Amino acid sequence: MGYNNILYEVKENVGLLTLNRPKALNALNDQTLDEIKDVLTKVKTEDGVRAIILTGSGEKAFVAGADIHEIEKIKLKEGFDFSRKGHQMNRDLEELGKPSIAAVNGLALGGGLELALSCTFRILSENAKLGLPELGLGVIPGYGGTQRLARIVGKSRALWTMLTGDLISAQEALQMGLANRVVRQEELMDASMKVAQKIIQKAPLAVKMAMTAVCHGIETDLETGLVFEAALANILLGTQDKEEGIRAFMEKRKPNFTGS
Ligand code: CO8
Repeated sequence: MGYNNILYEVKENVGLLTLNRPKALNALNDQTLDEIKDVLTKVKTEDGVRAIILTGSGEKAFVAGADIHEIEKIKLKEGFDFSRKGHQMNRDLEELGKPSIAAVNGLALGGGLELALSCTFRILSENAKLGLPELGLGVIPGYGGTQRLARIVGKSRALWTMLTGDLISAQEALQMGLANRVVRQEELMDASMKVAQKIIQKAPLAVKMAMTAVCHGIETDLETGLVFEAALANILLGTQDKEEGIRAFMEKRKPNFTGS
């Protein structure tokens, strides 16, 4: 599949996806969603790709939201499927089984913030600004923002962001745990790559199971989550990577994980 709205390359085992509609501040139109889906399928299925970084082209915007020109044309009967397609993209991202980093290089608004919220981590440049301005358009966040923002920063902050439309600065995002790191804009990709490289030194199946335990366990009660954790921990005992990890520790060397 050729891409018109995104750029994609693999560097040092990390997929680099750049939203690339600078004239529309990288807004997510329908075709962009299809292109992202195609990339996510590649990342999920290719063993050589161990993590993904998402960013936006240009210095102004990560993604300024879903494409408002498309929303203008959507009729009542199409809105549900429109929203569900965005949900599916963001679920695909969460269910990659590999870590994803949103390298937020500027504005992340509406669907753009919702995309970033679905990534494992968010690293922001100092000029980044995040927000959910949908209520000012007469709609509400429809790509998961009402659910994920509240889960990350709490109900009160999420409602504040939606109801006031106030933009969150990079420093505020850091303070409220919405951003994992804030760096200078020129350092954004290097800093994101460093984090990705650090993660991919770990055992791939252990990374996958840790993400699964946290992301699904947090949606249930503690005891069920703990039983789930025990089951996943137990599965890892049968992997070659567990043998290798323990052996490498004993032999005082770096492990050589194969993901098996
Ligand atoms: N969609 C399409 N085009 C956009 C978008 C967008 N979200 N944002 C900006 N653009 C375009 C502008 O139309 C403009 O194009 P043109 O030059 O052809 O007029 C170009 O990008 C540059 O934008 P501006 O001239 O407006 O640049 P400014 O620097 O003046 O302003 C802003 C930047 C503040 C980011 C401004 O562009 C803005 O407010 N954009 C819209 C932000 C927004 O509201 N995002 C949320 C969209 S809704 C959403 O994401 C989820 C909806 C879910 C609905 C579910 C229904 C079922």
